[in-house]
Amino acid sequence: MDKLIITAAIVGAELTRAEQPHLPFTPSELAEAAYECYQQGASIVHLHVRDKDGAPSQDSALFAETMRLIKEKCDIIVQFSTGGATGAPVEARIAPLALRPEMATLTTGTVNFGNDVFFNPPEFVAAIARAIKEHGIRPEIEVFETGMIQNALALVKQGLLTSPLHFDFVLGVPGAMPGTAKNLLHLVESIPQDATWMVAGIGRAELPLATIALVLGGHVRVGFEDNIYYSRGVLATSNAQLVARIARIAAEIGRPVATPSEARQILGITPSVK
Ligand code: KMH
Ligand code: ZN
Repeated sequence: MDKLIITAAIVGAELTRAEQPHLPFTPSELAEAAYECYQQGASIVHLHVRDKDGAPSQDSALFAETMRLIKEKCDIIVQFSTGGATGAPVEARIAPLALRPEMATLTTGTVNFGNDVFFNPPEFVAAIARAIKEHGIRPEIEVFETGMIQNALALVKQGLLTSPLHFDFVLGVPGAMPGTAKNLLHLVESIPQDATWMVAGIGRAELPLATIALVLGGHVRVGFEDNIYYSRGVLATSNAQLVARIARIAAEIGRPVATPSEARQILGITPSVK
């Protein structure tokens, strides 16, 4: 089994400080949160940014400043969200990719998202995939429903994605695929043999699905974007606390965590020269 890649999804686009008081918002808060997660074993930070009022933003200047501050502190892999908030225009979702982060997400289909719709029609997906390819960024395919795997494979045929693919199964979003062990196994069995995968369990699905991934050889995403609680009814005090727990369980079962350099090797990322 490969060493374990832990991604820290530290802020997302939907959460408020009323729900999670420790949510990082500003570039320096985001960089500090990313660094704390790195210290606890995260090798990728999944990044959204917020404006000065804490509203979700796709402002390239905020992405640039946050990435700069993160890189000043550590060599964690920075992965930009191209999902943004539901309803973000596709041009705005694409624009920050010009900053050439090492990784970016790509959701390959439309899905209900709570009371909203995460809108990803084929022309959006192709446009984002084209920009990711053009900038030499390693994509992570976000799978909220099974059909999104087939859509990703179709993009490989069209030359917009290159194998081996790397998938993130996002399970437990209200309105999308539930966060059950059975669903995770089905998805794992549905991807090509040469693909790598991780799981982002939402809410109470985070810890059980992460634990299953640890023993199956998959990788794990945790953080406030996906889950704000440490245990039932008890808010986590930091993103790093959630990362540390996964690293601890992994150590107990003999699955050491990957450094960012090791994660780059596992994912086939050429080390950044920026
Ligand atoms: N905020 C969600 C609507 C991604 O980062 O690529 C989409 C999302 C996916 O978070
Ligand atoms: Zn996200």
